[in-house]
Amino acid sequence: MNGRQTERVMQRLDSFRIELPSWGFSNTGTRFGKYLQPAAALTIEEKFSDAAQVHRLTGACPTLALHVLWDLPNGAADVAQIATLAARHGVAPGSINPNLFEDQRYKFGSFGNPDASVRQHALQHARDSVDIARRLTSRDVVLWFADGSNYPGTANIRRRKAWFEEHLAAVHGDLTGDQRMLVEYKPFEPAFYHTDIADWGMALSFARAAGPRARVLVDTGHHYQSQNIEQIVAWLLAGEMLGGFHFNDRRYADDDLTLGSIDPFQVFRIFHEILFFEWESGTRADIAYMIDQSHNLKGKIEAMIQTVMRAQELYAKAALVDYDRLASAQARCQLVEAESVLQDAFSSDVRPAIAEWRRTHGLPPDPLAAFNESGYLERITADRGGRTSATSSYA
Ligand code: RM4
Ligand code: MN
Ligand code: MN
Repeated sequence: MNGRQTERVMQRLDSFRIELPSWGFSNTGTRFGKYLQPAAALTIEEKFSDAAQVHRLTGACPTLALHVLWDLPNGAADVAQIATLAARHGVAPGSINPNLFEDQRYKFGSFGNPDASVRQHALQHARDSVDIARRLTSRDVVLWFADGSNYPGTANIRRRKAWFEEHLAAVHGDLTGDQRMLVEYKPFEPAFYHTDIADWGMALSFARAAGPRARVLVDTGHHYQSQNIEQIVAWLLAGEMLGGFHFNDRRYADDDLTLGSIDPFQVFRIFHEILFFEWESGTRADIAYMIDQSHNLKGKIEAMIQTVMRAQELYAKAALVDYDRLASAQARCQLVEAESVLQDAFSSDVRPAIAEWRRTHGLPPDPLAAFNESGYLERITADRGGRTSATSSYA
């Protein structure tokens, strides 16, 4: 890489931020059970503390996504404590995630439930979440629904769609200032026949109907095998409807594996579509990059640091695409040349440029090694080991 390319990578990294999920630091599992980790965070204070470690070493994670049920069990009454913790640990509250799937009453859905009183309860929780976000000056409220059905004929799909439209618009009506509502989709699981917001088209349709502050959230694990996610990204960018990402990798379904561990080229292609859009439009895409991963076997903090490093590396590679050459090759239908422009960028070793970026920002050249040497893990293992969680998160 030449000096100009190094400069380009460093500039891009300056503005690349990625949000950590609070639930990624606590004990989670699979539907078969949980293997508990002695260092897992049990309290919201511990989640902030762990997130602060990741931010201290990577310099890229100034915000922490919160799940209302798990992190603010008393709702707005917990806001003051969250604000104190955020200030103490130097990590701000990030996206606010209502929880519309764990309560027993949501067995047959939340916004799509045939029982009006359950829909009302879900709506109130979503509105309370907007209020919490406002009090914490969090911009994004992320809505993910487990709603769906398991068997053909058991749910009125059109009626549920209408209820979703009505309730999403009601939540949207509460947004103030620069707040946004991000609508997440997922093709299956926990429901196995139909999901009420199954794909990006449905999320887009709901977001458009809800109002101007609604956008689509792309969780990379929430697609069918071999789906062209970067095309979805390009379409959403073109329509100014891409709100953010939940990053993770997958081998089979919503596996929540470490970003780029299975298919780093796909992550690169997603970043490329975004940066190519920015180059072509001369604008900056307003995208919330967030991690949605729960590690059951890997150490949680270690896995988060690994994820952030991988995201920075793939973003840096995408920043190296020669857009003038690419645009020209595309216009002339020079297929091999156009393809090579992408492949050259993907094959570049950006690690020295990233190390240089870290050096100039007073960060350790190898955040993972620095974490292992810091003694933090040993300390929290000793402090937290032996305790069990009072509250449980999903799975
Ligand atoms: C879901 C979805 C949501 C996340 C929960 C914990 O599969 O990805 O975004 O909040 O998991
Ligand atoms: Mn997600
Ligand atoms: Mn998911």
